Amino acid sequence: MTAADFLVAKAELFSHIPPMKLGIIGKPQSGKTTVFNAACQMQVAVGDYSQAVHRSIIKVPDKRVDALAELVNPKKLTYAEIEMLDTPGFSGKGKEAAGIEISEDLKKIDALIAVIDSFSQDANPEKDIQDLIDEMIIHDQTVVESNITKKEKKMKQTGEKTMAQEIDILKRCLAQLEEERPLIEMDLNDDELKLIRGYLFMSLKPMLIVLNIAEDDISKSDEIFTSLEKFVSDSKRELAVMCGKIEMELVGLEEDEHLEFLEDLGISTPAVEIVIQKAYKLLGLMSFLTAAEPEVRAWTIKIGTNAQRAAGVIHSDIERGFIRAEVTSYDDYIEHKTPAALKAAGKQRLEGKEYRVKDGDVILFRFNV
Ligand SMILES: Nc1nc2c(ncn2[C@@H]2O[C@H](COP(=O)(O)OP(=O)(O)O)[C@@H](O)[C@H]2O)c(=O)[nH]1
Ligand SMILES: [Mg+2]
Repeated sequence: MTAADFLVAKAELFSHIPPMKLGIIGKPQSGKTTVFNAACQMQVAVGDYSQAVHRSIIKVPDKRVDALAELVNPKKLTYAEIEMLDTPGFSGKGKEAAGIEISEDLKKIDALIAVIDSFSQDANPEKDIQDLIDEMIIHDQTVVESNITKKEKKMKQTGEKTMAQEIDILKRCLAQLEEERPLIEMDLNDDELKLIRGYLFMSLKPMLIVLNIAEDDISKSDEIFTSLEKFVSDSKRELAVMCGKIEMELVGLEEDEHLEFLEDLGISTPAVEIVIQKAYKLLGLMSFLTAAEPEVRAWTIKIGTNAQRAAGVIHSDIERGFIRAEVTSYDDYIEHKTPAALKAAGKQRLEGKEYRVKDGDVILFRFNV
């Protein structure tokens, strides 16, 4: 059976794959909801100090999906998706912040988008970035302290040795936080990370810092970027400059018109694309494609995922019954246009379980259930 046949047979099973979640944070009136609107093509009210949580699913723009659909003429076209959350919950008070309540929704996101006011008269981006980081540190410190106490008590009662390692890591985390440094700057290995994953620490999340600039400063975007680049010296943070207000005003325009307006303003990449590109980079993600008759679709996986695990993103049955992957590169597919021509040109490879999938691979999985 091919994955394509399977998709037709079990179409209803495919809605459970959770999309990557991004959460917007920032101090009040920094333009969080404005940037949310710009990135998600939404029109939620701004400027009202609302504490409401907004959600949206973004379809990841991917020209490869469109181009493959031209060739395959599928019944359905499915882009990868990202969930975006606009949340209040940060006070902007930095170290002075007390008793911060961070919602469960926000704790469960994969990466943070910190929107920083770089547009208002008294904007102080450097301080605001540091304040946000400090606020996360204080929050995590409270969690770490109370859990060390709890775990030590429990270990004494039960004599359970397995907790010792977790307590040890928590103590190292505490030392880091007491030095006012975020957990993401620690060198924790995968096993250690697994042990503390359940705590959903905020300062352990990768972060995209969005400098939300004024309309008049668009021409200075590069300079502004450079001036704050020091915040992204490691790979766990990214920086982007955009004018949320202008981009929000373009919501609702047709794509061509939208891009034309941006170009006139000197903006080469729309907010949504910047956010997605940088989030993929932060999280080490990439896409592979399936292009069979019923559906052309992009799937998101971690860089380095092998073919069998990638099959599991489509469905666990395809992973379990994996036989082989028939792989072509996107460029070859576009050049040769049909599976028969690809085969004739020797551009279709048969790969086994351990093959490391590459960005843009077009894959047909063969499997047995
Ligand atoms: N001039 C300018 N104003 C902005 C920009 N982004 C947001 N604002 C204004 O800042 C105010 C607060 O925006 P909002 O998105 O509601 O902030 P939030 O509280 O962080 O969600 C609104 O009046 C926006 O119009 C921007 O890029 N330029
Ligand atoms: Mg808001």
